[in-house]
Amino acid sequence: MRTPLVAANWKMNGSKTFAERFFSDLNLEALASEVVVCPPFPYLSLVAQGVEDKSALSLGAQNLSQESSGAFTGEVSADMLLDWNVRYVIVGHSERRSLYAETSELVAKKYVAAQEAGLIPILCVGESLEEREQERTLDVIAAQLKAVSDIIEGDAWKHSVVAYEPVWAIGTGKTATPEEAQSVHRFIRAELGEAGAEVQILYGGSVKSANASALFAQADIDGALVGGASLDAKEFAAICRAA
Ligand code: G2H
Repeated sequence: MRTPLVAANWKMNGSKTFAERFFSDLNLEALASEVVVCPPFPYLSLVAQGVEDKSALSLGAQNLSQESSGAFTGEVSADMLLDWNVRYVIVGHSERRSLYAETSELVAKKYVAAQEAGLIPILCVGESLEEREQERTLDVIAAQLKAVSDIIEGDAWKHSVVAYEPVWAIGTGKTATPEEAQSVHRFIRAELGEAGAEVQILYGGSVKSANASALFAQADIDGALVGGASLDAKEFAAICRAA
């Protein structure tokens, strides 16, 4: 039995005031799902405070370095995230892949760096609109997963979360239908082999309270990675309640 998980990805949004207000507005009473909040780095400490106050919440980061320390200006290591009681870290978000040229090989190294330090990576995979139209969705996702499989050992997949985020559905208001998403989630679970039954596979891409229940009703959709809608505490709580 997999626990439903809903993660907020604030991306490069928010402020000190926003973070404080978010937690005073967030009502997660009687929640069955696990909730993660991933703010920008400067607000980790503020959100850590909010997380301490709410037992169902965990702290997440949006990125990390594949390196452990040294002359890497602007980078943040896994151990630094642990210092802030971060538990989860997003790796391979499509915005990192497309805007910051992160290759699947680099993403795999970040995944390993996170796991070796004791963080739980949330590995994002997904196809572009062009790739979907060329019917290459499953090939693209298989290759993104294989880059990680190639360098991990043993049961490493079991200690991670995978997020399926079709690039064409991110921040566009378009969502994959629950059936479209389910068929890719089922494929991902099969690709994970023995670990597949245990790994939480989240859906991401314009998730909101209005479409969350239908997505979560699918057998292989275990929760969501929520961007835009996670900036409104009431809307985000409604999504968490649907999981
Ligand atoms: C996908 C998602 C969160 P949004 O990027 O990772 O964002 O919900 O705004 O589409």
